[in-house]
Amino acid sequence: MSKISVIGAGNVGATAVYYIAEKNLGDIVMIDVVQGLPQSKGLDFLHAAPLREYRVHIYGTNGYDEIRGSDAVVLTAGIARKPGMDRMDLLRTNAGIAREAAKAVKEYAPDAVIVVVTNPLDVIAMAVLRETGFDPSRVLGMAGVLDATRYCTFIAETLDVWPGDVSAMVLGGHGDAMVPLKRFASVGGIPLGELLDEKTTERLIERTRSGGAEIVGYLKTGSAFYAPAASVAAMVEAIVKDRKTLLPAAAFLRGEYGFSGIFLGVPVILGKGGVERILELELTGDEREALARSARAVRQGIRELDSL
Ligand code: TXD
Repeated sequence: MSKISVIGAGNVGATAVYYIAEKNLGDIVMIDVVQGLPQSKGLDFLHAAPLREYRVHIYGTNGYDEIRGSDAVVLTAGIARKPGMDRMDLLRTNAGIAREAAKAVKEYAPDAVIVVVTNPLDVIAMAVLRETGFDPSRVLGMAGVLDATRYCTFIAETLDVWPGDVSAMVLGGHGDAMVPLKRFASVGGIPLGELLDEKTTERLIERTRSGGAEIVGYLKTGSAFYAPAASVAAMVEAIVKDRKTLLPAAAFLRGEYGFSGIFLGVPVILGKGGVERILELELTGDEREALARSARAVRQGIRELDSL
């Protein structure tokens, strides 16, 4: 049985535990600083097991030592983005939390693959990579799966087709810096360009780009968590089942797409070893330019991280 630890038992963390349990992916440990919170949620999940037919153990604790021997660790601990707050505003607090968590992973789960969710994603992933000293293949960030699933949802709604038949690839940073690849969205293998006109596609891309902000606008005091948690569960499944799934993730680049030393959303093959391969696609001039903009934003974040 695999072991999965989820650090941060808030909205994304707890919902991820829910999806991971429902898929019977492995025993789960939830960690949070708030006394009693992970314990209560862990027990509550466990009570639902007979009805929801999972046979995994779920345990909530405040102690990092419980992550011992984890195969996958999901980092969601941090503060969420508030309306009007830029992702970079979160950096100071969340980098501190991420370093503390990374130190614990290094000590107790030195073979784990770490999926970083905490924002600002690409920069927090860098802080985690530095703190753990892990091979970069074992540290990655969740953002592209979320952007892609939002894009697929909007496409499915517009065309009135089964959402699972839609597939899409996005590159770059999260949200504003997302680079959707129009050429690589398809429905049942048919390229999107055959099914939707350019103007409609642009509209869906725009809605995807601001998908997170749209939800923050409604929620006011927090950010999206169901689709982010589902994205986390998909990544955890790829890792613990060694599925070799092709999906977009923030991976550490060493020359791919012309960038080095930063995390950026790219297509990867995800398996037991983490990022087992990065796929390099031939990009158009516009796509390359958009990716470069995204990379500049990440570099700026890393400069801020360095200045903390
Ligand atoms: O696409 C993406 N990557 C994202 C990222 C999509 C959605 C949310 N995104 C980010 O994830 C968001 O901006 C936040 O940085 C994290 C977590 O979002 P969530 O909505 O789950 O926030 P919550 O509900 O506030 O939960 C955070 C929990 C909360 O229970 C805190 O008590 C806990 O983190 N926390 C800690 N746990 C362990 N250790 C420490 N130090 C700690 N500090 C806070």
